[in-house]
Amino acid sequence: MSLKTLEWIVDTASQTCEKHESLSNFLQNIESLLNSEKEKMTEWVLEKSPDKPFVIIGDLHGDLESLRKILSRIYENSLRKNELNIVFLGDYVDRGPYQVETITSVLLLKSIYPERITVLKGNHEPLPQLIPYPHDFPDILRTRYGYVKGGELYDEFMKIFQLLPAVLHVKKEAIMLHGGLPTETFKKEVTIYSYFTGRFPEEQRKVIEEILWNDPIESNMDRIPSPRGAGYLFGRPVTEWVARKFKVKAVFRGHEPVDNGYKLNHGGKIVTLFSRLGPPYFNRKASYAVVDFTFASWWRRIKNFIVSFTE
Ligand SMILES: [Mn+2]
Repeated sequence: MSLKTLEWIVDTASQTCEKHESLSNFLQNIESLLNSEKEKMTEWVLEKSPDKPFVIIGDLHGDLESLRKILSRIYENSLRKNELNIVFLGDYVDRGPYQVETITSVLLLKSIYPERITVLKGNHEPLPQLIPYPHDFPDILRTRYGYVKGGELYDEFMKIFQLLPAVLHVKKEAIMLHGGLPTETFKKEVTIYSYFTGRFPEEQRKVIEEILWNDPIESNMDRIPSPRGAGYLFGRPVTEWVARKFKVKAVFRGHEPVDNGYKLNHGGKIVTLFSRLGPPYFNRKASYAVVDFTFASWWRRIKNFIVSFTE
């Protein structure tokens, strides 16, 4: 029995990116896969069983080498035998010379093991009405594949981004999302679905923005305006309410650069993972998590489930 790791995904994805035609064909297949998975979601909320361990990977922002490193530590057998889940917390593109390869690697993995892989939406896989800055992904595509073909590829990526789930709910254990917990529906909603989706268009628009853009703050205020210019900083009362109301132990999120690779907020209930190295952040460490939710009181030992690397 061979113990092959997932590292080959990066090389195959890189080959796919070499020609416009192969990338374009690949993206069309991914689009139809994600379209067929839409029925599993309530709006952008997906649910998964906690019975198999989860590898949770934070922001990559074009850092193909960090992705390669993480994948080189995961055995393909564990996915093939349905013994492991992998969740990506968003922000694959913008910054870094290998952003096309990075998002393509993540999507290639998704296409091979659709049941085992969750590719969450980050604020850099943007809503058309809320483009982050910098957003150099479309320029990278146009420079590399030509103005017209690169523009077509960007349109195709944008279609795919709008099909990605924004929230993964691991029942009675955890929530995974890119930015943070929404405050707009805080204390208003009775189900986890209405809390994370809102009920009418104006509320929905605000909630998805918060999921993708919010950051935690050590405050007893519910929320304060965010320096990012979108979303809010959400305080401890929001986290406490969500944990109690929806019976979850922790929220895993990315979005914020962390020098140490990870950080804990709100008494350990908010876990930030940052999984890339290099400019423009120059964080000392990158981190991801491998969490077994069947482990008794896992949330009390959260640091034991976090893996960090420095190069
Ligand atoms: Mn982000």
